[in-house]
Parts: sequence; structure tokens; C-alpha cells
Amino acid sequence: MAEASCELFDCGHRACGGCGAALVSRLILKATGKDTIIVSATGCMEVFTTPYPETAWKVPWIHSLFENNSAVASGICASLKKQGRTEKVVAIGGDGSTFDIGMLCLSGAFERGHDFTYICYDNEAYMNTGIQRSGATPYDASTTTSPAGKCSKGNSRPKKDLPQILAAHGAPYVATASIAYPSDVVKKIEKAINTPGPCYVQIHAPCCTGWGFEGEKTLAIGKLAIETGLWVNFEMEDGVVTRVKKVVRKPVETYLKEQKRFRHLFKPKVNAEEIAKIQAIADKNAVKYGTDLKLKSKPDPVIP
Ligand SMILES: Cc1ncc(C[n+]2csc(CCOP(=O)(O)OP(=O)(O)O)c2C)c(N)n1
Ligand SMILES: [Mg+2]
Repeated sequence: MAEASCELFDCGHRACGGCGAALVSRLILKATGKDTIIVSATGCMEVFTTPYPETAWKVPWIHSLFENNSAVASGICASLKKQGRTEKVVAIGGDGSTFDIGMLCLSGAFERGHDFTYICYDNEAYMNTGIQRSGATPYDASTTTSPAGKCSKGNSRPKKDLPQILAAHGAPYVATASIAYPSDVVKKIEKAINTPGPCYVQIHAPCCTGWGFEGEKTLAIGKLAIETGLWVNFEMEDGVVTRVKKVVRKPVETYLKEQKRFRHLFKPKVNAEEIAKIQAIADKNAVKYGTDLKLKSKPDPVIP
């Protein structure tokens, strides 16, 4: 962990109480230390950390558009290289910025092989503008542009598999993490910034306001996503999955029923058919990444 980095993200920001993304900001700077240049696309994190003329970032920080976040980071990398400087460059975007609007530049920067780390804090919708669905919104989640109602069961498409897409660009290191496991987040960011080339870390960042749960439950909700298999924490090195967090899985209802965005699956009556489809997504994840922890059965007693 970088020395004396605890104070680099200041407490004077304006995030909602219990905001997962605020924890991501803090963990990023814990991992990187002060010799870092942050490039931040528009979104909640940019808005709550830098209300003009204030900033919570005690490192150089630049605001980009959604579209050119990775292009700005690429330019900074090229300039630092030319000057023989060694600061780390970290681009940060929300899921809307990363999965959708900034995808073109992100793809270009990874293809060109710039030496930077891209971090997506994934709160699974466009939160800052009022909870619109993005390519990261999970199946059946109700958002303002995929509202559950008589004719709709919420978001009709599965979450885009962006880590696999970026690994397919030849990225040397791609990882997923969750704010429910803070030291794992720090370790993965440290690994990413110290791996030459373009690296990607996608961090699950529950949003109490957009998902509909009490702010003190943020970590518990993040943990349930992993324990149900709806979020998988893994590392990929040179396109190969090298490390996976294993779990004894719980049924997906334990995660879904805690959040208003899935309330329509339980009220006015339980929609078993839709819940089974979400369970199938978790089951598929478990098989794909081999996350199921096999409980060791007690050995048979030795009979003399
Ligand atoms: C090209 C463009 N389209 C739309 C907007 C309006 N806008 C500002 S913040 C935001 C939401 C961003 O969502 P995400 O990247 O997921 O970050 P979050 O707000 O969820 O943290 C949007 C759509 C914009 N600034 N630029
Ligand atoms: Mg978002």
C-alpha cells in the first residue's frame, strides 16, 4: 500500500451517505499514492468530488468528457513518456461512461497499448442524471428508462461483459473487484498500475440511491452480489483467468429482495419465472469462472 496515502482523498466531498463510489475514490488513492495523475469522466464521482472551486483529490486531476476520457489519458501518457516522467496515469469512469459513451476511445487506447490503468466504478446505471439504464445494468433491474410495470419486467438485456472485451484487446491485466472487499480492491489497483501496458479494473460500487437500499447496507449488498454469483471477483492475466473468489452460493433472492430496483419481482406477487432466469445467470457465472466452493465433507471414520 502506498505510503501516507490515506489522506489523499479528502473527506470534504458531497457523495450520498453510503455511496459505494466514494469508497472507490478513497481506495484508488490508497493504492496509487501521490505520484499519480487522475483523469475523470463526467458522472457522480466527478460531481461529488469537485464542486467548483473545491476538490477532494490531493493529486493532479483533470476532468474529461465521457467520449474522450481514454484519449485524454493516452495524451498524458505520451507526454509523460516524452518528458521521461514516471507518474502513474489512472483514468476513471462510471459504467455509463465506460460501457457505453466512452467505449470507442477506451478501445482505441487499449489497442494502442498506452501504459495506464482504467478504473470503472460500476454502479450499474447512469446515476448522476437520474438512474437511466446503461450497458452495465443487470437483467430485470428497474431504472427510469427501463421501468418495471404492466408491460415491462425491467431491463430486458443482460449486463455487457466488458472485462472480457478488454482482455480480448490484449490487455495484460484485467480484474473485477468489489467495495465489499476493500483490501482486494487496493491490491488489484496496485497490480494494475505496476503492470506495463493498458490495464482495466472494474469495481462493483452499490448505489443506495439508485438501487433503493439504506446507506448503511452498502457493503452487505456488495457482499451478497458475490455470495449469490451475480458478481464475480476475478483476475485475468494476458487473457487467462488466473484467480477467482470462490463462494458457497446463496439463492439470488437473498440479493434481489434487498433492493427496490428488483421489488417488482416480489410484489404484488413473487415472479418465480423471472427470478429463475436471474438464478440461471448466476449459475452460468459459477460454471464459467468456477466460483463454487466445494465444502469438504468429513472423511469417513476409520474403523479399526
Ligand atoms: C455525451 C454526454 N451525454 C450525457 C451527459 C449527461 N450526463 C452527465 S452525468 C451522466 C451519468 C453518468 O453515468 P455513469 O457514467 O454511469 O456515472 P454515474 O453518474 O453513475 O456515477 C450523464 C448521462 C453528458 N455529460 N455527456
Ligand atoms: Mg453509473
